[in-house]
Amino acid sequence: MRATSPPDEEMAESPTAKRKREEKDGENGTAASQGESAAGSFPLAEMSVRKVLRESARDKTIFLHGQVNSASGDGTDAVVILEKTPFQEDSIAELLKKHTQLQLQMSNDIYSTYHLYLPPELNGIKTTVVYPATEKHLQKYLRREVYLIQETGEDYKNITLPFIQSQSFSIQWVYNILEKKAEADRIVYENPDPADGFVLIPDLKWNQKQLDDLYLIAICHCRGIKSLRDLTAEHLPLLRNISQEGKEAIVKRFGIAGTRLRVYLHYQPSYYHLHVHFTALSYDAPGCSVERAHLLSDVISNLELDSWYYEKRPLAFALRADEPLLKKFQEAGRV
Ligand code: M7G
Repeated sequence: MRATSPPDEEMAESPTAKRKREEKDGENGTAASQGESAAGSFPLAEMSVRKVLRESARDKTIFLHGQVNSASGDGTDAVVILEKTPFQEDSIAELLKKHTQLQLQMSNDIYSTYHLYLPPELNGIKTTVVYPATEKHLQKYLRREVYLIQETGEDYKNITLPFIQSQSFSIQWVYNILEKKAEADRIVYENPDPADGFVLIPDLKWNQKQLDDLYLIAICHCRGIKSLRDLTAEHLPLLRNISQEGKEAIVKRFGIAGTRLRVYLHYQPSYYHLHVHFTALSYDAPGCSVERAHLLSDVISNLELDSWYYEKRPLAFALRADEPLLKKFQEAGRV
């Protein structure tokens, strides 16, 4: 068992210290991480918006289907997600001091509202880019009606498994992480055991600038465990390692104890290589609803009781109206 680089002193780096270091790195022209340098090369200004796939006033996010013209004039599809990030407590004083304008909107007795304008470095928007994006990416982010499915063990074997096997949603990004070909500098912890080991890394959805929306994923080294359905008592050592060592690494690096984390698996996942989500308990993360999230502690307890629990039991999940898997369930007369 080992913690990967960065070394321990750097492991204990707070988000504030990290932000300051990254700002400094930026000034010196050093890329803060592979992910950020790659996104930096995306030609955002040249992208035309084809469609708003989804937007949420509550989450302050917008999902765009964009197109970037190539030299030959063909448009290449992209998904761009813009998200206003939570406030960082430690930068509030700076924000109040450095604001460029406070414009009065209305005033009534002791009540007033304003528009506060900030300098660019305090007004960043988290931007996630999928480029080039496939049709499946575009569909994934498009808002549609959803239906709840009750999948029995038999349904899994007869409908879902053949469907998953016929699909080719690439998990190359997972192998890139495991083989240190991408995001190697972002790894928070690794247990390198090929059977019971995993890599713990910040999720694509988390910019690491504040802890309120902390989000990491543990990706197991072992290949071929597609999802919760494949888990048996044989995988208990792996699952216990992820639970225990994942929490230890998070408290060491970010100071958040295991009792303040929601640790769970998705069923269905988007990517069929076993991974576990670690999010801040107070954060209402996308996909943590009861019809999708299965607490890792429950999964471990269920497998301790019965090795074949997840092979046998019906599992509920939601499918969007346009999803081909819903069509397969409809054709089989199961919806
Ligand atoms: P999932 O349960 O398969 O599906 O989780 P979901 O995306 O519908 O939640 C996969 C998780 O991996 C998600 O939380 C993604 O945000 C995250 N993720 C996806 N990609 C492509 C990457 C990536 O390239 N790097 C990292 N670090 N995380 C990713």
